[in-house]
Amino acid sequence: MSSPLITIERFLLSQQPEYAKGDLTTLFYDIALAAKMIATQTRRAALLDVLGYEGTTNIQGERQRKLDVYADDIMFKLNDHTGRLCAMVSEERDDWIRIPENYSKGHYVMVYDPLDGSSNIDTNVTIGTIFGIFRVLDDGNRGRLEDCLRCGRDLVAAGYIIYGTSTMFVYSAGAGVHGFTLDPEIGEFLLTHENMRFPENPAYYSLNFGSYRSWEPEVQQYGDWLQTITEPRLSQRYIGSLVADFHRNLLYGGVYGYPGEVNLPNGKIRLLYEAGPLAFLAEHAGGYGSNGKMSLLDIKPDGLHQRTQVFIGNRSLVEKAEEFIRKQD
Ligand code: AFP
Repeated sequence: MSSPLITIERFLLSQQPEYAKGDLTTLFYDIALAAKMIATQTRRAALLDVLGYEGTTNIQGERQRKLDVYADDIMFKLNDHTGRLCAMVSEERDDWIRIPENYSKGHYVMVYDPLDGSSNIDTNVTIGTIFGIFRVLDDGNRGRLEDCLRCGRDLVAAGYIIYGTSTMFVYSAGAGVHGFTLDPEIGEFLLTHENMRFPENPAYYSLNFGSYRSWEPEVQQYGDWLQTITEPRLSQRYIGSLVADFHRNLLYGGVYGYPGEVNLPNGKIRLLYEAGPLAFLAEHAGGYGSNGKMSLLDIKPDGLHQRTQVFIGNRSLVEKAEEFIRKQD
């Protein structure tokens, strides 16, 4: 018998606990709609003249691509007026985002990187959107900085959208990690990957060995170890697009790492809206995310755009990174 066709709407309604069947469920619908719009634009990028740079820079000092700005705008416009959120944080905006006074405010805070891996856009390589959702600390206010500056342990849900050969929506609200593939003909996300778990035996490591000489000696030793272990022997795969590297490792087993470098001591990955949400997903899929010393989920950010060293994927491989790094202390 063939398996049933389950849309993301149907799945969310049947899976979410009663308390979350209102705003959190509908928030996922809004993100799924944003995903469809960004996917449409991504597919037609070269035709619509949205490749290339916008002429502006973001808080990281990175030049913003036209698709970065488009994706950020879509995430914002689909979520500012719904009454489900009381604040947002975007990689593309310096400050946290207030919900305009003329709209009612909700119980949730959404942090997001609208388009990760965007330096890959012009070369047709897979990119992604990452999001995390917190519950507001105090329902009585309209959202404050402290509602945004939270450690990953506080997340109630997280997910990503991957724009690859197909578009997928992967999320967890604490009960398993589930993946849906967009059927572009009917415009629906259909359940294709229920209860995703890192396979016990990993297959890949994903670190940019081009930066090897800039790593700390203990990270170099970890890199050497990854290249030489035989049980199991691992292959290297590095796309340079965090969502894509994480997704492959979730499906086949592996570790993604972005270590600190001589001129970039905390590496490149942002804690609040990249590392935290992916570490949440990793733990709910039987994996682990660490900065080399502690769980990424236990680090409270001091700033919205704080960077952190990252090792994330199969627990055994991430704990090995911690072992090498602790030896130096
Ligand atoms: P961009 O959004 O600037 O492409 O950066 C993507 C990213 O933050 C992450 O997705 C990659 O894993 C990492 O940078 C790649 O950086 P390197 O090119 O330095 O390895």
